[in-house]
Amino acid sequence: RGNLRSMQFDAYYTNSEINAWMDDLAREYSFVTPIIAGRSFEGRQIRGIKISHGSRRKIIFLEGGLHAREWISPATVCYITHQLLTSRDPEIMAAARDFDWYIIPVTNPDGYIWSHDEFRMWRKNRRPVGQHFGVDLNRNWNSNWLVAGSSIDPSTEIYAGPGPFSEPETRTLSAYLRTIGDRIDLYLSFHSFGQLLLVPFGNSTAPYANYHDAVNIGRRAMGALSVRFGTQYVTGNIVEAINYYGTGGTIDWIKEHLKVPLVYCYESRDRGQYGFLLPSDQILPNGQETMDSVVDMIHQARRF
Ligand code: ING
Ligand code: ZN
Repeated sequence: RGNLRSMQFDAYYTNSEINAWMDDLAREYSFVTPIIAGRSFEGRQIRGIKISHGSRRKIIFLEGGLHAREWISPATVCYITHQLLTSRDPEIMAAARDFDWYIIPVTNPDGYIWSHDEFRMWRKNRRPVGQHFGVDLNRNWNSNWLVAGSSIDPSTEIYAGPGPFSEPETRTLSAYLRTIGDRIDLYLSFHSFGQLLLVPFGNSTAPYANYHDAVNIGRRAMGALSVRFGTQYVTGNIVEAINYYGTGGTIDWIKEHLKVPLVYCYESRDRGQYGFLLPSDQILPNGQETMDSVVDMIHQARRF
Protein backbone atom coordinates (compact mmCIF):
# COMPACT_ATOMS: atom_id res chain seq x y z
CA ARG A 1 0.00 0.00 0.00
CA GLY A 2 0.99 3.58 -0.56
CA ASN A 3 2.87 3.09 -3.76
CA LEU A 4 1.80 4.35 -7.12
CA ARG A 5 0.25 1.21 -8.54
CA SER A 6 -1.56 0.11 -5.42
CA MET A 7 -3.46 3.38 -4.71
CA GLN A 8 -6.90 1.81 -5.21
CA PHE A 9 -9.03 4.19 -3.12
CA ASP A 10 -10.69 1.25 -1.42
CA ALA A 11 -9.10 2.03 1.95
CA TYR A 12 -8.03 5.07 3.94
CA TYR A 13 -4.31 5.74 3.81
CA THR A 14 -2.01 6.74 6.64
CA ASN A 15 0.16 9.84 6.59
CA SER A 16 3.25 7.82 5.70
CA GLU A 17 1.44 5.95 2.91
CA ILE A 18 0.32 9.26 1.41
CA ASN A 19 3.88 10.61 1.66
CA ALA A 20 5.29 7.48 0.00
CA TRP A 21 2.72 7.81 -2.77
CA MET A 22 3.63 11.46 -3.36
CA ASP A 23 7.30 10.48 -3.54
CA ASP A 24 6.38 7.90 -6.17
CA LEU A 25 4.45 10.50 -8.18
CA ALA A 26 7.41 12.88 -8.18
CA ARG A 27 9.66 10.07 -9.42
CA GLU A 28 7.20 8.91 -12.07
CA TYR A 29 6.17 12.24 -13.61
CA SER A 30 8.64 14.92 -14.64
CA PHE A 31 5.99 17.63 -14.20
CA VAL A 32 5.26 16.68 -10.57
CA THR A 33 7.45 18.22 -7.88
CA PRO A 34 7.30 17.81 -4.11
CA ILE A 35 6.46 20.96 -2.12
CA ILE A 36 6.85 21.76 1.56
CA ALA A 37 4.13 24.21 2.52
CA GLY A 38 4.98 24.45 6.20
CA ARG A 39 5.56 22.47 9.37
CA SER A 40 3.52 21.08 12.22
CA PHE A 41 3.77 21.58 15.98
CA GLU A 42 5.55 18.24 16.38
CA GLY A 43 8.01 19.24 13.66
CA ARG A 44 6.69 17.32 10.67
CA GLN A 45 6.72 18.85 7.22
CA ILE A 46 3.39 19.84 5.67
CA ARG A 47 4.01 18.09 2.41
CA GLY A 48 2.36 18.24 -0.95
CA ILE A 49 2.98 18.20 -4.64
CA LYS A 50 2.80 20.63 -7.49
CA ILE A 51 1.60 19.59 -10.93
CA SER A 52 2.87 22.07 -13.46
CA HIS A 53 3.21 21.90 -17.22
CA GLY A 54 4.48 25.44 -17.61
CA SER A 55 5.70 28.28 -15.51
CA ARG A 56 3.70 30.74 -13.46
CA ARG A 57 0.26 29.65 -14.60
CA LYS A 58 -2.84 30.43 -12.60
CA ILE A 59 -3.05 28.21 -9.55
CA ILE A 60 -5.67 25.84 -8.24
CA PHE A 61 -4.93 25.03 -4.60
CA LEU A 62 -6.29 21.89 -2.91
CA GLU A 63 -6.00 21.69 0.87
CA GLY A 64 -7.05 18.56 2.77
CA GLY A 65 -6.75 17.09 6.21
CA LEU A 66 -6.84 20.27 8.31
CA HIS A 67 -9.11 18.38 10.70
CA ALA A 68 -7.67 15.06 11.79
CA ARG A 69 -10.76 12.81 11.92
CA GLU A 70 -12.18 13.88 8.55
CA TRP A 71 -10.41 11.06 6.71
CA ILE A 72 -12.45 11.43 3.55
CA SER A 73 -10.74 14.79 3.01
CA PRO A 74 -7.17 13.57 2.33
CA ALA A 75 -8.67 10.63 0.42
CA THR A 76 -10.63 13.00 -1.85
CA VAL A 77 -7.61 15.22 -2.45
CA CYS A 78 -5.55 12.14 -3.38
CA TYR A 79 -8.31 10.91 -5.69
CA ILE A 80 -8.47 14.24 -7.54
CA THR A 81 -4.68 14.17 -7.86
CA HIS A 82 -4.80 10.64 -9.23
CA GLN A 83 -7.41 11.68 -11.80
CA LEU A 84 -5.38 14.71 -12.88
CA LEU A 85 -2.42 12.43 -13.54
CA THR A 86 -4.11 9.39 -15.07
CA SER A 87 -7.47 10.34 -16.60
CA ARG A 88 -7.93 10.21 -20.37
CA ASP A 89 -10.98 12.49 -20.13
CA PRO A 90 -10.15 15.52 -22.31
CA GLU A 91 -11.60 18.03 -19.83
CA ILE A 92 -9.57 16.60 -16.97
CA MET A 93 -6.44 16.48 -19.11
CA ALA A 94 -6.96 20.12 -20.09
CA ALA A 95 -7.51 21.12 -16.45
CA ALA A 96 -4.30 19.36 -15.44
CA ARG A 97 -2.36 21.09 -18.20
CA ASP A 98 -3.74 24.61 -18.03
CA PHE A 99 -3.22 25.31 -14.32
CA ASP A 100 -0.47 24.96 -11.77
CA TRP A 101 -1.97 22.60 -9.18
CA TYR A 102 -0.73 22.94 -5.60
CA ILE A 103 -1.96 19.99 -3.60
CA ILE A 104 -1.66 19.33 0.16
CA PRO A 105 -3.51 16.14 1.20
CA VAL A 106 -2.65 16.30 4.93
CA THR A 107 -2.37 19.81 6.35
CA ASN A 108 -2.48 18.63 9.99
CA PRO A 109 -0.15 15.62 9.99
CA ASP A 110 0.23 15.42 13.80
CA GLY A 111 -3.54 15.24 14.24
CA TYR A 112 -4.05 12.83 11.35
CA ILE A 113 -1.48 10.43 12.79
CA TRP A 114 -3.08 10.77 16.24
CA SER A 115 -6.48 9.95 14.72
CA HIS A 116 -5.04 6.83 13.07
CA ASP A 117 -2.96 5.60 15.99
CA GLU A 118 -4.58 6.78 19.21
CA PHE A 119 -8.00 8.39 18.99
CA ARG A 120 -10.12 8.17 15.86
CA MET A 121 -12.28 11.21 16.65
CA TRP A 122 -9.40 13.68 17.11
CA ARG A 123 -10.02 17.03 15.33
CA LYS A 124 -7.36 19.59 16.32
CA ASN A 125 -3.57 19.72 16.17
CA ARG A 126 -1.52 18.25 19.01
CA ARG A 127 -0.17 21.28 20.90
CA PRO A 128 -0.32 20.70 24.68
CA VAL A 129 -2.20 23.51 26.46
CA GLY A 130 -2.17 23.05 30.23
CA GLN A 131 -4.04 19.82 30.93
CA HIS A 132 -5.45 19.74 27.42
CA PHE A 133 -4.29 19.22 23.87
CA GLY A 134 -4.91 20.85 20.58
CA VAL A 135 -5.90 24.03 18.81
CA ASP A 136 -8.66 24.02 16.18
CA LEU A 137 -6.72 24.91 13.03
CA ASN A 138 -9.93 26.09 11.37
CA ARG A 139 -10.35 28.79 14.04
CA ASN A 140 -6.72 29.93 14.26
CA TRP A 141 -6.38 31.97 11.04
CA ASN A 142 -6.03 35.73 11.32
CA SER A 143 -9.46 36.63 10.00
CA ASN A 144 -12.05 37.74 12.54
CA TRP A 145 -10.12 35.60 15.02
CA LEU A 146 -12.25 34.61 18.04
CA VAL A 147 -15.16 36.74 16.82
CA ALA A 148 -17.78 33.99 16.61
CA GLY A 149 -18.20 30.24 16.87
CA SER A 150 -14.78 29.89 18.51
CA SER A 151 -13.57 29.42 22.06
CA ILE A 152 -10.73 30.51 24.34
CA ASP A 153 -11.26 27.30 26.35
CA PRO A 154 -8.56 24.76 25.40
CA SER A 155 -10.80 21.86 26.46
CA THR A 156 -13.21 22.56 23.58
CA GLU A 157 -13.11 21.29 19.98
CA ILE A 158 -13.25 24.89 18.70
CA TYR A 159 -10.36 26.28 20.74
CA ALA A 160 -9.00 29.13 18.61
CA GLY A 161 -5.54 29.14 20.24
CA PRO A 162 -3.84 31.86 22.34
CA GLY A 163 -3.77 34.23 19.36
CA PRO A 164 -4.24 34.38 15.60
CA PHE A 165 -1.67 32.21 13.82
CA SER A 166 -0.33 30.94 17.14
CA GLU A 167 0.00 27.49 15.54
CA PRO A 168 2.90 26.53 13.27
CA GLU A 169 0.53 24.76 10.86
CA THR A 170 -1.53 27.88 10.08
CA ARG A 171 1.37 30.31 10.42
CA THR A 172 3.70 28.49 8.04
CA LEU A 173 0.99 27.54 5.53
CA SER A 174 -0.33 31.12 5.41
CA ALA A 175 3.23 32.42 4.84
CA TYR A 176 3.62 29.92 2.00
CA LEU A 177 0.27 30.92 0.52
CA ARG A 178 1.27 34.60 0.58
CA THR A 179 4.17 33.82 -1.77
CA ILE A 180 1.78 32.50 -4.44
CA GLY A 181 -1.49 34.18 -3.44
CA ASP A 182 -1.76 36.60 -6.36
CA ARG A 183 -1.78 33.66 -8.79
CA ILE A 184 -4.44 31.55 -7.02
CA ASP A 185 -7.68 31.49 -9.04
CA LEU A 186 -9.44 28.76 -7.11
CA TYR A 187 -8.85 27.56 -3.53
CA LEU A 188 -10.59 24.41 -2.31
CA SER A 189 -10.54 23.37 1.33
CA PHE A 190 -11.79 19.83 2.02
CA HIS A 191 -13.65 18.93 5.21
CA SER A 192 -16.42 16.58 6.22
CA PHE A 193 -19.25 16.03 6.74
CA GLY A 194 -22.70 17.36 5.75
CA GLN A 195 -22.72 17.59 1.93
CA LEU A 196 -22.27 21.33 1.84
CA LEU A 197 -20.31 23.72 -0.31
CA LEU A 198 -19.36 26.73 1.78
CA VAL A 199 -18.22 30.17 0.70
CA PRO A 200 -16.76 32.87 3.00
CA PHE A 201 -17.51 34.35 5.54
CA GLY A 202 -18.11 32.54 8.79
CA ASN A 203 -19.82 35.31 10.72
CA SER A 204 -21.90 37.21 8.24
CA THR A 205 -24.37 36.79 5.45
CA ALA A 206 -23.49 40.22 4.07
CA PRO A 207 -22.54 39.69 0.42
CA TYR A 208 -19.10 40.83 -0.76
CA ALA A 209 -17.89 41.73 -4.25
CA ASN A 210 -18.33 38.47 -6.14
CA TYR A 211 -20.44 36.62 -3.56
CA HIS A 212 -23.36 36.00 -5.91
CA ASP A 213 -21.09 34.76 -8.70
CA ALA A 214 -19.30 32.46 -6.26
CA VAL A 215 -22.59 31.02 -5.00
CA ASN A 216 -23.96 30.58 -8.51
CA ILE A 217 -20.81 28.84 -9.73
CA GLY A 218 -20.91 26.66 -6.64
CA ARG A 219 -24.57 25.75 -7.11
CA ARG A 220 -24.02 24.77 -10.71
CA ALA A 221 -20.99 22.71 -9.73
CA MET A 222 -23.09 20.91 -7.12
CA GLY A 223 -25.58 20.18 -9.89
CA ALA A 224 -22.72 18.52 -11.79
CA LEU A 225 -21.78 16.64 -8.61
CA SER A 226 -25.29 15.22 -8.28
CA VAL A 227 -25.45 13.77 -11.80
CA ARG A 228 -23.45 10.59 -11.20
CA PHE A 229 -25.06 9.23 -8.02
CA GLY A 230 -27.77 11.76 -7.10
CA THR A 231 -25.83 13.12 -4.11
CA GLN A 232 -27.30 16.46 -3.04
CA TYR A 233 -25.22 19.35 -1.67
CA VAL A 234 -26.37 22.68 -0.23
CA THR A 235 -24.35 25.75 -1.27
CA GLY A 236 -24.03 28.95 0.76
CA ASN A 237 -21.94 30.73 3.31
CA ILE A 238 -21.36 28.96 6.57
CA VAL A 239 -24.05 30.88 8.46
CA GLU A 240 -26.75 30.10 5.89
CA ALA A 241 -25.71 26.57 5.08
CA ILE A 242 -24.82 25.10 8.48
CA ASN A 243 -26.63 27.61 10.61
CA TYR A 244 -23.73 28.21 12.97
CA TYR A 245 -20.92 30.71 13.13
CA GLY A 246 -17.23 30.04 12.82
CA THR A 247 -14.52 32.64 12.31
CA GLY A 248 -10.76 32.31 11.98
CA GLY A 249 -11.26 29.65 9.30
CA THR A 250 -9.01 29.02 6.32
CA ILE A 251 -11.40 30.11 3.61
CA ASP A 252 -12.16 33.44 5.29
CA TRP A 253 -8.47 34.34 5.53
CA ILE A 254 -7.84 33.28 1.93
CA LYS A 255 -10.69 35.50 0.76
CA GLU A 256 -9.93 38.47 3.01
CA HIS A 257 -6.15 38.58 2.72
CA LEU A 258 -5.27 36.92 -0.57
CA LYS A 259 -8.36 38.15 -2.45
CA VAL A 260 -8.66 34.84 -4.26
CA PRO A 261 -11.67 35.06 -6.63
CA LEU A 262 -13.13 31.64 -5.92
CA VAL A 263 -12.77 30.06 -2.48
CA TYR A 264 -14.83 27.08 -1.31
CA CYS A 265 -14.95 24.64 1.55
CA TYR A 266 -16.37 21.21 0.74
CA GLU A 267 -18.11 19.37 3.53
CA SER A 268 -18.07 15.96 1.87
CA ARG A 269 -20.26 12.89 2.40
CA ASP A 270 -22.33 12.03 4.21
CA ARG A 271 -25.17 13.79 6.00
CA GLY A 272 -24.50 12.10 9.32
CA GLN A 273 -25.38 8.42 8.94
CA TYR A 274 -21.70 7.53 9.30
CA GLY A 275 -20.37 11.07 9.67
CA PHE A 276 -16.60 11.14 10.19
CA LEU A 277 -16.56 7.32 10.02
CA LEU A 278 -17.54 7.22 6.35
CA PRO A 279 -17.03 3.62 5.15
CA SER A 280 -14.11 3.15 2.80
CA ASP A 281 -16.37 1.88 0.00
CA GLN A 282 -17.56 5.49 -0.35
CA ILE A 283 -14.07 6.90 -1.01
CA LEU A 284 -14.33 6.18 -4.72
CA PRO A 285 -17.90 7.42 -5.40
CA ASN A 286 -17.31 10.49 -3.21
CA GLY A 287 -14.09 11.15 -5.13
CA GLN A 288 -15.74 10.67 -8.51
CA GLU A 289 -18.66 13.00 -7.86
CA THR A 290 -16.35 15.60 -6.29
CA MET A 291 -14.08 15.44 -9.34
CA ASP A 292 -17.15 16.00 -11.55
CA SER A 293 -17.90 19.18 -9.60
CA VAL A 294 -14.31 20.44 -9.74
CA VAL A 295 -14.25 19.97 -13.51
CA ASP A 296 -17.49 21.95 -13.78
CA MET A 297 -16.12 24.72 -11.53
CA ILE A 298 -13.02 25.07 -13.69
CA HIS A 299 -15.18 25.11 -16.79
CA GLN A 300 -17.18 27.99 -15.33
CA ALA A 301 -14.17 29.80 -13.88
CA ARG A 302 -12.43 29.88 -17.26
CA ARG A 303 -15.25 32.04 -18.60
CA PHE A 304 -15.45 34.06 -15.40
N1 ING B 1 -16.76 22.08 9.57
C1 ING B 1 -16.16 23.38 9.53
C2 ING B 1 -15.68 23.76 10.92
O1 ING B 1 -14.52 24.12 11.05
C3 ING B 1 -16.43 25.71 8.74
C4 ING B 1 -17.10 24.42 9.00
C5 ING B 1 -15.94 26.00 7.51
C6 ING B 1 -16.31 26.65 9.74
C7 ING B 1 -15.33 27.20 7.24
C8 ING B 1 -15.68 27.87 9.51
C9 ING B 1 -15.19 28.13 8.25
O2 ING B 1 -16.47 23.73 11.86
C10 ING B 1 -16.12 20.95 9.89
N2 ING B 1 -16.78 19.79 9.78
O3 ING B 1 -14.96 20.98 10.20
ZN1 ZN C 1 -13.36 20.10 9.34
